[in-house]
Amino acid sequence: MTTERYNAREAEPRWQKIWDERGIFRTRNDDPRPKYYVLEMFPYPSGRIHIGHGRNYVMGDVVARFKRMKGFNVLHPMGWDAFGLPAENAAIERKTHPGKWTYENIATMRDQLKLLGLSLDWSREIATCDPEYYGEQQRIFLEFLKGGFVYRRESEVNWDPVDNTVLANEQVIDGRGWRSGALVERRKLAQWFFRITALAQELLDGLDTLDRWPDKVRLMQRNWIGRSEGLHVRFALENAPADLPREIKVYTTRPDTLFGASFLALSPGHPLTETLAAGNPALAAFVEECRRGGTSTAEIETQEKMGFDTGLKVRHPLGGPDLPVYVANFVLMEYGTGAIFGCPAHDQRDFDFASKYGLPITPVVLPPDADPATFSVAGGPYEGDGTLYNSRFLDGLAVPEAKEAVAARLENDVLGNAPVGERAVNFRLRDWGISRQRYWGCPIPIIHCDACGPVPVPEDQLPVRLPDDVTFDQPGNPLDRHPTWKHVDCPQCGAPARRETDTMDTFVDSSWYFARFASEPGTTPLQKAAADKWLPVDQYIGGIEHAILHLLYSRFFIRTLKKLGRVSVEEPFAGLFTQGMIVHETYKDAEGRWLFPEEVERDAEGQPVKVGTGEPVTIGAPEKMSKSKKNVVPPEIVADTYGVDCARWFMLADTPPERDSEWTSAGIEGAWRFVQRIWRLVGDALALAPENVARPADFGSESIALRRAAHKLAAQVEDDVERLRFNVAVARVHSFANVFGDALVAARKGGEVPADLAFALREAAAFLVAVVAPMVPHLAEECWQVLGTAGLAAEARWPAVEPALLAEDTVTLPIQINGKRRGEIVVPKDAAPGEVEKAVLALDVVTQALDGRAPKRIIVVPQRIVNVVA
Ligand code: ANZ
Ligand code: ZN
Repeated sequence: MTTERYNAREAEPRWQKIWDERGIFRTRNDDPRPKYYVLEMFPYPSGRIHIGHGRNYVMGDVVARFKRMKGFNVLHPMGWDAFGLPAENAAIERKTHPGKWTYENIATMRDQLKLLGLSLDWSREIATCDPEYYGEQQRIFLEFLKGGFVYRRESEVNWDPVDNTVLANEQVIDGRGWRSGALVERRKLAQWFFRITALAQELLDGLDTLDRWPDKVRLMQRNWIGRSEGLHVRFALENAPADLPREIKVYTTRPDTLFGASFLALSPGHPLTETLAAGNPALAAFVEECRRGGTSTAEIETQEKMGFDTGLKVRHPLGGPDLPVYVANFVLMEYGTGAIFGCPAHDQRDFDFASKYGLPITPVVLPPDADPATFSVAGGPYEGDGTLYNSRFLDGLAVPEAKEAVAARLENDVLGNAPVGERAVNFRLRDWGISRQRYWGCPIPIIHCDACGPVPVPEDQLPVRLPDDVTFDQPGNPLDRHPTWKHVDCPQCGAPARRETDTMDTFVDSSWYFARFASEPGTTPLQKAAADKWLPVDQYIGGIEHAILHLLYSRFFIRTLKKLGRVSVEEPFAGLFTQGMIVHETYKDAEGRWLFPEEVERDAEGQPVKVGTGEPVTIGAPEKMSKSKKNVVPPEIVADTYGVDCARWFMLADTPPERDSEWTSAGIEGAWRFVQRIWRLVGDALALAPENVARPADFGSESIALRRAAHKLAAQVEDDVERLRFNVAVARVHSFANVFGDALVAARKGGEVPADLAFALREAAAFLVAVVAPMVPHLAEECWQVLGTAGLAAEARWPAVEPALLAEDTVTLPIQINGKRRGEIVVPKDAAPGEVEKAVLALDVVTQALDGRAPKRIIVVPQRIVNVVA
């Protein structure tokens, strides 16, 4: 009794057009239903998307469609993180304009996303390179400045001495400029910073409120913020000339190891280093050498340890021997006090340093169970816990006790007129440098005047637009060499002045876009009422690669906007989900060149060969889909061959959503077969029960079994989708399909289909369609139509589950109305009489018999019978 095959290729565009024409995914802010905001991290318009990009959008779409069915006013928008370096690189390579390249990519990718059938409100689409968007960002920048959250200071950048240009970290490859190949240097430049460190403790504490974030991400943020408790210790300089300071202050988290100290080290950027270098050419040359190499932390941490002995000595604060003072390249100026004491026996960096420069290595912490007579750190430092030894008054104390003992002692010792030691809290988190010496970004709205200094661009002159007429034929920032753009008069004194030519880090663009989506199209960005209505985002979905910076910056932005009275919420994302990637095997031809999957086929022996030539092909292990390895599948091919519903189903099935999932032809074919199966099940049900039947009073055991399975399916899938366990939901649909299929076979064998079974079959079909509608929305519409249900599946409500059908232990109670048996009801065995009464009164047979009147009496005999006296 099979119907025709479901033709996805024909049906999918048809339904997309209908959704679009009816505007059913447009969201209105005045809609009174409860709000639900689901958002996937917006894409960078890099060119084309492949199916690997689609997984998080599909997951978000399932949530959006499901929440609509549950009666929420859903906001599910899309936009483009459109500024950034790749557009400038493309401009250089292709002799085009970054804006043109970006908007062309947006057009392509928008069509590709539409192909996936996503229920997005495209009327709220934004691109961060739109002057309306970045103009508001400039306004926010100036408000941050006024509020004290922005400041300017000198900071180091990567400098390419051949191209005479600043390089981004990703343009420094093995310490060299990506284009010139020159050894990169560090240069100081005045730059703008967001004062994120002012919120360090708040951002840390806020993590405790984010109970719908993965623990892993919260931990990564916690480590990044890096709160540590330690001690500032002031060391007196012994033999310092009169023009030098009397002391050096260090920050340590291990004051317990003070008796193992063998040197002090200053950062090359420490003020004392600078003073010393001014009179010491050898030291000045050493400092210069330390500046070589990129500015990224990874680069600094992997550099070989280098030191310079200043000849100075400090007194040990607890009476140990005097210590030499070095300048060392691994001491960062931006952390603690820019100076440390080194304990080589218990710290790897200090160990490397001491080994290189022949400094003493004295262990002072004995590991549990170690023998002090034989314990040695010759092979490397011991960084764990233990008991103090070789440490005078600390001997025998455990590490935490020794820390406390040293802190207590040094707090009471005095040097000059201040205590030697002072407890201190430090954060790893650094202020956020946002200046980029690039064209394709949001201009920093500042004018530099020789007389007035940096002056904010007046409000009525915003946005500061990027000039279009720029060239990329020379290295460096096109804004800087533009003939006219930067020459303006000072807004304060009218004298000739210069625009800031730096643009903002693109992480700024993505730190508030989710708040922009809240306002309706055609309104000014970032409206308080709109942001307050929609924020926080209820479910945010994106890659784990953004677990730290993007999420932390967004959290900082929203907290700061709140302090400035722009929004009322504190945290931007109430729920966070980080999805796994889609991987695919890779292919190489005989010469080792990568091949696209569609360039590979199987020969007669089943061996992989190149299409057309028959050359042998080597198959490599599955890897993250990426353009460079060509192991990508374009959504168009999937849509044309199987339909996007199959792709959606496949992306949700099999693998837990947080894990990587492998795209295979076997997998997508399996999805195709199942999509067809759903279509057939619905068709078969219709053939057996062609007419819509009223809910009968009595159900036979087959009908009850089927109804229980259908209601259970709806309840369980609801729970699964709420928890984003899409693969589990898919598995439940599969097992329900088996139950349903068996019921259909039995019904067909049974001859004439009784009314109760007809009802149950149609109900099962409708439940099945509704339950899969968020996942395979096009198929659902087609089924909805053949079932003759009014409206669109996309606007349908989630099936109303009868709790009685879910109960594992149920009884069927006959219902008598005025003494005559009129039907029956399935209720939990232990249902309270009140519940049973309520359920009975809701039955059609009963309401019809009562005809709007209240019943005179209802007598519930638990587990036996219900009597209604009308
Ligand atoms: C002595 C010591 C002995 C240290 C020992 C560690 C182990 P966290 O926990 O990340 O806060 N340090 C302090 N300032 C530094 C700087 N500007 N650049 C590089 N290193 C710096 O790290 C604190 C520890 O890092 C401090 O404790 C200090 O070394 C070092 F067995 O002091 B310790
Ligand atoms: Zn001025």
